[in-house]
Amino acid sequence: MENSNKISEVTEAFNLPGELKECIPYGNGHINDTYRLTCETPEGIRRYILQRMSRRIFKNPQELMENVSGVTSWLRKKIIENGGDPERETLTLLNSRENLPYFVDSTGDYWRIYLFIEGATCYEQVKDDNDFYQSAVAFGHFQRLLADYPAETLHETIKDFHNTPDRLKKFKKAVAEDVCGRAAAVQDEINFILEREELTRVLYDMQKDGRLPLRVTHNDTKLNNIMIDDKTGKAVCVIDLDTVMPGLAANDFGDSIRFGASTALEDERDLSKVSCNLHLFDVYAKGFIEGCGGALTELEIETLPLGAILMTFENGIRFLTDHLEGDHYFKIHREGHNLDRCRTQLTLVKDMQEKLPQMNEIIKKYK
Ligand code: ADP
Ligand code: GN1
Ligand code: MG
Repeated sequence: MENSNKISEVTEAFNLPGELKECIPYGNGHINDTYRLTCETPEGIRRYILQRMSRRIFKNPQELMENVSGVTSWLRKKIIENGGDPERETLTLLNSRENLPYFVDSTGDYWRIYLFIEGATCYEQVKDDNDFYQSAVAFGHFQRLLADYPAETLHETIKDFHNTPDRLKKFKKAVAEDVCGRAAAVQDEINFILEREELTRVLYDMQKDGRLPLRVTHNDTKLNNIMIDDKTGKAVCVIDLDTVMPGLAANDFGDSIRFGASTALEDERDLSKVSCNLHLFDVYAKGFIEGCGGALTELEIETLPLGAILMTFENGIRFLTDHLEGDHYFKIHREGHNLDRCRTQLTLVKDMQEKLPQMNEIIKKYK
């Protein structure tokens, strides 16, 4: 737990109501340090999400916050126009006493506070088809709401985030340097990746030669980055907006599939439990294409299954790179955690490659 002086320094920098009663670590994100704050006020309990943005990962937190402020204000306006509730349907940032949407503490760390979205849950695994369908509609709709966002004003918060050929290059460097002496023990995984090298270029090349358009995408569309209403089962809010940048629709689709259509958790150790559930693939495809509201081109729709394979492969490459480099990127909670995550992803890639013809058939229904 964070030292309480630091938490006080941060919370005092914001205009929180009433008395701060509790601050506890919260959620299962791999990147930021997240806490839930509880304040007691004369009107009742008010809760907030406090986050320290990762300094190692976000090299320019000010630019990151410009993106998040820009996107949330934009969504807020659209939600109001559509008669929705902006405090539940998008993230709401609190301003600091210096009137900024973040605070820099005395050690240089960047912090932000969001309103806590009450009565909704982030799931680690699909519990029923409808939740997954609703999350698909919401991620598709998110892309649609941002279709006319001025993309040129968005900063690239993480360079080459979904540049898969570049991810492969960094992976090869990590294998060659082998700073932790872990490469020999993971030769099978290394070979699996190298045998599929050409896969990394497929969508990248299609975008470069103009066949696939860049859109304003979320880029981190896993199920625990969406909040599902506890009562209605509808997706209320897309969260984790740190990587909203121009990207490919297939990547947003694919990242949801790799996480949500898997029959096991991302870090499952028993690989016999890991496969891609084609029924869930179908459910998500229907919802996502509907949510995009007819905006996707035919080729974009055709490439959705490839996006699923690619995002899974990319995450496998990233997890193994981090394992080889000494686990400095993704948070780990046990030894070999990134290797376990890599193994589930590679198992899924193999399974998805075998199921590609069926995935293509499913997609055809929604073209
Ligand atoms: P990370 O980048 O580390 O994944 P997230 O922004 O996704 O960080 O937040 C981590 C977790 O915190 C989420 O999965 C969710 O459970 C919870 N969370 C984040 N924002 C909110 C919010 N506004 N209301 C309620 N829970 C939230
Ligand atoms: C990270 O931030 P979080 O936990 O929602 C990562 C994603 C990975 C994912 C793997 C900024 O997502 O790219 O796909 O872990 N986010 C960042 O679970 O790197
Ligand atoms: Mg997250």
